[in-house]
Amino acid sequence: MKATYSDNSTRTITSGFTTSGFSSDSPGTKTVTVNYQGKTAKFEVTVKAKSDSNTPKVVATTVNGKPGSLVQVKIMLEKNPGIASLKLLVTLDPQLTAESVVYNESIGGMFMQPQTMKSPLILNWFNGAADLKEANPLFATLNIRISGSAKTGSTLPITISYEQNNVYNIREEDVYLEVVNGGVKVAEYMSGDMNGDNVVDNKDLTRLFQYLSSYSGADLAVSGDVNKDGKVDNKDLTRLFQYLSGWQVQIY
Ligand SMILES: [Ca+2]
Ligand SMILES: [Ca+2]
Repeated sequence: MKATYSDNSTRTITSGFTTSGFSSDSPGTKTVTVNYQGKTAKFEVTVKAKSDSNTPKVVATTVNGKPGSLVQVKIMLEKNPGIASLKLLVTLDPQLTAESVVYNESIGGMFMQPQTMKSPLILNWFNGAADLKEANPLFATLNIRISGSAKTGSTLPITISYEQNNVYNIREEDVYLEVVNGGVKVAEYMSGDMNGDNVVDNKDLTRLFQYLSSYSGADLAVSGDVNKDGKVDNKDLTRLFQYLSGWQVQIY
């Protein structure tokens, strides 16, 4: 600790002071008060939760896309212990432009569309009556356009932040969420884009289903092996269907 005296001299003190207010029992912002010879000073520290598979998380997915294409990045809530409010700021790489935000309205409550699609996007949700405890972890889907001049091989980051006072449960107790940031990997091809129209959607499911059923003319624009097990079969259909339904699965 550095003490400044009335004559403006300073001295480093290593003992003789007391501290209070710090506890690492629970995550959050803690104000630490230091007492030394009748003088007090305060500072804030952030205690982070120990991370494991049961830690509540807000996750932005990482997806592949070609320069100029439209990709879907999902914002997921994992191990949600019950929240009644969630306000997120989503910052996009300058090479990414949001075109729309689609909330998962099945979770109920009030959603606010961002007034502007400029980064950072503000995603704001609350429910004044009950905690959200959904089995489906999907919170929102962001439709994002990759710049035509984006370099293949690069990863364009999508980062999430929030203010702790805006994430709480129905008892107005703050709920800590670990943030897992996402991004867009710029690739020569777009995983899952079976019909080659630069979007991954149910049409690609239709195309893959037709291909697997040997319909004539049902060619695949990219590899149908979305689960990367070396074969193109109904398992890939299952994987693509799960992916399009907001499950936390990867397609290749
Ligand atoms: Ca497609
Ligand atoms: Ca496969």
